[in-house]
Amino acid sequence: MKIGIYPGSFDPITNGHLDIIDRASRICDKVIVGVLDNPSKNPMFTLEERVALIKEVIKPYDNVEVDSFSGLLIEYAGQIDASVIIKGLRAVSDFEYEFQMALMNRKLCPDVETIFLMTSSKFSYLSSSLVKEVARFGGCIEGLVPQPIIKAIFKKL
Ligand code: COD
Repeated sequence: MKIGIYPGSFDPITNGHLDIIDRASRICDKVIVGVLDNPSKNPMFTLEERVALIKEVIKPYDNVEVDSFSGLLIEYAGQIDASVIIKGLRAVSDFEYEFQMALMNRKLCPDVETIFLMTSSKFSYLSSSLVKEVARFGGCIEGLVPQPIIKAIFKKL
């Protein structure tokens, strides 16, 4: 069974993330969305809230699960038997850092391969931070994040 780990902060999950999950679910037998527990980033949503929101929006997928992790991604990948790390690429600016992380992860564990899925052009400008900023200033975030996330963001604000 090919298990893929899709790691991230997901603060909160956006339609760009969901698009990557959708495509990864067709490549891997099982996809685990791994939410990084990184309180130093001062997230809008707690780890538990981010996990709960993702659980809500991945309901349509039989082979997608959500979990959280802390520490090194590559160690977590080993714990869940993942052979593939899935990353999304939006722009050239993502590439340099992602490339560096992929090479470091390969150095730490050559058995785990990183695969990059290109963003859909309609989501290429989308990030969790921009969505939060637009919402904070009263802008419309319809179509950028799933409905339950819109509600959760405005509840927070
Ligand atoms: N379209 C396509 N892909 C997207 C979009 C979009 N609109 N938005 C985001 N993505 C992709 C990102 O490129 C990323 O691959 C993923 O979705 C998650 O994005 P974020 O922003 O929620 O999460 P990040 O980038 O903060 O996550 C960073 C990690 C948690 C993956 C990284 O910090 C990590 O692996 N940390 C664990 C510690 C570790 O192992 N460090 C050593 C690394 S070598």
